[in-house]
Amino acid sequence: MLIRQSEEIPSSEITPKEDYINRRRFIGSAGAAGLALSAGLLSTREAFASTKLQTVKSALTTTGEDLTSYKDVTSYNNFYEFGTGKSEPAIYAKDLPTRPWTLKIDGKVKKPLTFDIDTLLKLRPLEERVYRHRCVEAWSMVIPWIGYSLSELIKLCEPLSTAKYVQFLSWYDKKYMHWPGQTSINWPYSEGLRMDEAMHPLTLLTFGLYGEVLPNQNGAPLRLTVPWKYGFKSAKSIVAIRFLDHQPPTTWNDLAPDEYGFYSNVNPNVDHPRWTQKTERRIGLPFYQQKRTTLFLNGYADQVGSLYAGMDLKKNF
Ligand SMILES: Nc1nc2c(c(=O)[nH]1)N[C@H]1C(S)=C(S)[C@@H](COP(=O)(O)O)O[C@H]1N2
Ligand SMILES: [Mo]
Repeated sequence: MLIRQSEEIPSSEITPKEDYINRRRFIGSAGAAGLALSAGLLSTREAFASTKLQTVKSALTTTGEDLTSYKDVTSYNNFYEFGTGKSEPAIYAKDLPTRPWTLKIDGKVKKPLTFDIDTLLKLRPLEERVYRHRCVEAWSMVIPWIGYSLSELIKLCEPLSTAKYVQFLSWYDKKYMHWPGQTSINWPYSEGLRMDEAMHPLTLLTFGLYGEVLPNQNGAPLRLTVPWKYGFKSAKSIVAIRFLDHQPPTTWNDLAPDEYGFYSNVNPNVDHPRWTQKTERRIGLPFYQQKRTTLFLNGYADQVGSLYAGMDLKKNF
């Protein structure tokens, strides 16, 4: 259901939880969750957390590397809204209210649109894509994400020729923050991509991982995954997408422009001012097996290298 931006969302558009569980897209353990739900035993949030997503195979998956365990993927996180420690988001993001959830798309587009999350989930077949995931802090994982290309959504909005950049804004509510005022971050979390980066098929609008809807700490109910860039470009728990004629301000770049560039392409040849980017640490392996060589554009150079032809990547880091 597409809803015009100016309209309020009628309450009839908010999916009752029973309908959600009964949808054909949802399979497997959803049956058990549905029973528990009708018996009133589970809260909505718990039911979503155990909801499986049906996926189709993707041509854009990275194969050949061992997956990082579900436990590591969901307990070693960066999500500063819920604490600055790696183990804090898994604890404090529990109350993130993921339903109802609305994504608002506006700015330089012919069709500004507002979507309910469950409409967005059904818009295109969900693909499972295994991507390498590389944090600017020089650790990495391999994660089976679920979603579809952001370009599919962008096309529906018909961006104007003046749309040169896309901004992503995360959900933010001070009363849910673990330590309000703990960081000098100017909330909400903001990130951005150049239009051609946003339109690249690898850029994934992400709804799940490991066959299930996203756990809250990984950015439920929807986030971005941009596999050739440092992890901070992949905004979590997105509520707004804006098309702009100028480069948007972005959270980490605002905080420390010398350390976190707008582009933030994974690049072993451009060190962070405080550490090397030549190597990285693969989370979940025995200590002596963790160290590996960082790949240019995180190993996606064949697919995305042409986006940066002729650009000085030391300057545009
Ligand atoms: N809203 C929001 N999005 C965010 C962050 C954050 O703090 N807040 N951290 C970023 C960083 S630094 C990384 S490495 C990834 C981490 O994603 P993961 O916890 O699913 O591995 O999310 C990114 N998206
Ligand atoms: Mo990161």
